[in-house]
Amino acid sequence: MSKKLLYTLSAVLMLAIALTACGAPAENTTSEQASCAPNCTYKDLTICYPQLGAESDWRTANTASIKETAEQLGVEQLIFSDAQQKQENQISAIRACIAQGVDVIALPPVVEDGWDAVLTEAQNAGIPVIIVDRSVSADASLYATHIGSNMVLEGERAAAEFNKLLPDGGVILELSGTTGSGAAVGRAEGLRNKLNANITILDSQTGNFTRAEALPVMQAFLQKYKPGVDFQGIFIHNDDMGIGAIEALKAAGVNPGDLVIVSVDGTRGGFQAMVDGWFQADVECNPLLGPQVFELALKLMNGETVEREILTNETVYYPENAAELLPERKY
Ligand code: GYE
Repeated sequence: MSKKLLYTLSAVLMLAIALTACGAPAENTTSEQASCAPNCTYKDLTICYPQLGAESDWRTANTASIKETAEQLGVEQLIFSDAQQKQENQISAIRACIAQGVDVIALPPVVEDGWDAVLTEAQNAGIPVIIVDRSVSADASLYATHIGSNMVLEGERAAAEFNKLLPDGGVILELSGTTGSGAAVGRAEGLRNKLNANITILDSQTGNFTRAEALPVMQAFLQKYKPGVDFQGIFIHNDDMGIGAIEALKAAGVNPGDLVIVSVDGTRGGFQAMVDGWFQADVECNPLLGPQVFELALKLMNGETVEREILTNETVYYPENAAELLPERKY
């Protein structure tokens, strides 16, 4: 009998037992152990990665990290898909992986809300879920662990830069990430937590984390507000949108270097924008999560306990040494 069939059968059995015992589905079903546990290796691991999209350089680097790590470790199968920033696509990809009986699901959720049903389905099938990168609002009992950046801290770090660069106060705009995403919600919250009282946020609009969508948003801002007069700075939730905004500023004859622009990610594009004098600071967000995701997946497959929340160590980069660091940037 195949390993996957065994899991599926045992999951069905567990559910049947739970139903008979309590008369209702078990609320907190623990993960089924693979038949190779506790000695499973990467060669036994079938993992599902329903990637949320390909919206940014950060995302491209994250995808590459997952694919390269799977290859290097020789995992049995990586089921990768691209949901094009649509939650319903991620949900169908997860359902297909559940039906296939994968060992582990690693999910980078496009938005925070709306995962309860499908996470419950994975749990009932005995498949542990690792939430990767952005967070979910679902109850923590519905997934095994979350690994990613502290998005609130990133927003707080950006606020500290504005406080330094606008010591006498001022007005800023915010170009925010995907509405309802853990990354945008956290960064917006962090900014507001720590911004000095004499710095106000005039307007906040989403550019959906893409360069293409940020450009018209910046153009619309420029129709309404005069740079240097109505606002002195812009907080931009990722480097791709930052580059789109710079294009719009330049096209309107505005020198981006006359404004205080703080971005997030620390991609090569962000470093180049610092070298060029457009960004005054870039808050790091690390996409190279592959090695840690696979290590966690194997532990879960072997029935080991893992930490519930694993935060990435990050910093802030500045124009002063951007040129020196740029060649070493991995994404
Ligand atoms: O900052 C942005 C990407 O969720 C941390 O998503 C990620 C964000 C990242 O599109 O570039």
